[in-house]
Amino acid sequence: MHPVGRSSALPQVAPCSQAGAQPLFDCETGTGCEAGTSGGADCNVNDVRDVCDIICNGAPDCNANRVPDECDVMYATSTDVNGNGIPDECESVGDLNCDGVTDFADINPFVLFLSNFAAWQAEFPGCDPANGDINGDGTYGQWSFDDINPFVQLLAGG
Ligand SMILES: [Ca+2]
Ligand SMILES: [Ca+2]
Ligand SMILES: [Ca+2]
Ligand SMILES: [Ca+2]
Repeated sequence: MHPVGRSSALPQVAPCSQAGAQPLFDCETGTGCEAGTSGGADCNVNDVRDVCDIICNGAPDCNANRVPDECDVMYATSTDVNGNGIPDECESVGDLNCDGVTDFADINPFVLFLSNFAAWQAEFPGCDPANGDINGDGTYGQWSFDDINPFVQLLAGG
């Protein structure tokens, strides 16, 4: 065995994509924004690094995860049950008690919303009924059963 020392040390190879690492770029010149620069991800394959899509080109990133929202939807890291291209966590879709979140506490209000719309309105005055248009087809409320499955999907995946 030869002694362990500097001579036997392997060169350090930087991982091509390191969590948290955001190499520098320049929005004005585009320097550092090319896809593949320092391993920067380009999830929408437009040859521009995602971080530049967002910071330089104004690509929506409503959930502030540094991933363009179109990729959140495309790769299903976010649900988009109403199919409008906006991650559902950024919207009030499914928030039928208007407490700001969509969760299991919305189940009973949703059932009321479907079965007795007037009673739902009376119980949650000012709550936007469009929140209950879960599938984004423009109809909601009384007997709009097409919203049930996407509501379940929303609770399961969101
Ligand atoms: Ca891109
Ligand atoms: Ca995002
Ligand atoms: Ca959506
Ligand atoms: Ca809610």
